Amino acid sequence: MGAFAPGAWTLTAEFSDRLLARLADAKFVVAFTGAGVSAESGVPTFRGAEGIWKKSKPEELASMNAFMKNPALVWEWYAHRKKLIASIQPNRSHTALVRMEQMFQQFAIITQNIDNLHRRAGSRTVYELHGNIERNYCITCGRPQTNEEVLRQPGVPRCPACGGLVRPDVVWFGEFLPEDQWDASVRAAESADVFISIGTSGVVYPAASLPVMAKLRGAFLVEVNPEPTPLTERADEFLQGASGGIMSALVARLSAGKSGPPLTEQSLQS
Ligand code: BV8
Ligand code: ZN
Repeated sequence: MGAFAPGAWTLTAEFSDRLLARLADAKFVVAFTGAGVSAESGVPTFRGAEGIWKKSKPEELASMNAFMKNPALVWEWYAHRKKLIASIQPNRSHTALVRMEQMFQQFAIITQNIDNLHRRAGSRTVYELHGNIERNYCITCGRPQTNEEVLRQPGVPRCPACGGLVRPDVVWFGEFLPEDQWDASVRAAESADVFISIGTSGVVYPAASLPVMAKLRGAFLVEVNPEPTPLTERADEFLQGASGGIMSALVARLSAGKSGPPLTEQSLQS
């Protein structure tokens, strides 16, 4: 459970025998991701200083109250994030999780991220707890709208069918999570053999209750984060560092264990 300098995570990284043994026996592995996983792609995290927009905390902007009070400000923030996310690429954390999906009988990603980077990287089983920034809909008639349609409209986009206000299809504070995504996530957490919480501060609920749910159901709980979080004391293994290097090294180690060709530093970088 050591702290490693960035980049120190290599094939020989110190993954405990317990972790490797649990992964070797695992039928169902679940990854639970937050903003930290997309940080290495250039997406600002929430709690970092760069999360603030025009002096407003994300919690203040990501709410129906804020939208009703000042839809232009809220749209400015989402338009900025849509353009930023469209301009960046998934990183090694995302690709490592795509590889892990091929390694285990059952694998699922539960994400709080709305950036769609897991899917863009090629992951198939992805539960989006807080929505997806690439979708939008009219708050009056529900008509969906693509990012192209909303971003070509100046100012606050309107619904071409009824003239209603259009909002991003994300979950705002005080709003319930999409039932199908939540139910699937609870089922996954309750039946995971290994549950890996990656790049999340674990303060937003009900999402943050999932790692604890998994642990209580007997999963081996792993946390990957440069900083300890409220979850760290419950984790069976705390891998302290940036997720890109750690997840790539873990996949390399697992592939080396399995029949696959031994991986080199090069393939770690790819
Ligand atoms: C609800 C979409 C029912 C929008 C988001 C119980 C207790 C207390 C409060 C509540 C509670 N239940 C409900 C609440 C209220 C609220 C809540 O949890 N508030 C918090 C702030 C206390 N929850 C809700 O409102 C939820 N709805 O409960 O509905 C209800 C209904 C009516 C009335 C009452 C209840 C809805 C929550 C969803 C909100 N929407 N996003 C948008 O994005 O615009 S939440 C948003 O913030 C993200 O999706 C994510 O969930 C969260 C940010 O957290 P993280 O992803 O963890 O990011 P963060 O920046 O915090 O941390 C990054 C981490 O990465 C750090 O630890 C850092 O060290 C690490 N890191 C950095 N670099 C790296 C790294 N890790 C690895 N590698 C690196 N390179
Ligand atoms: Zn409409």
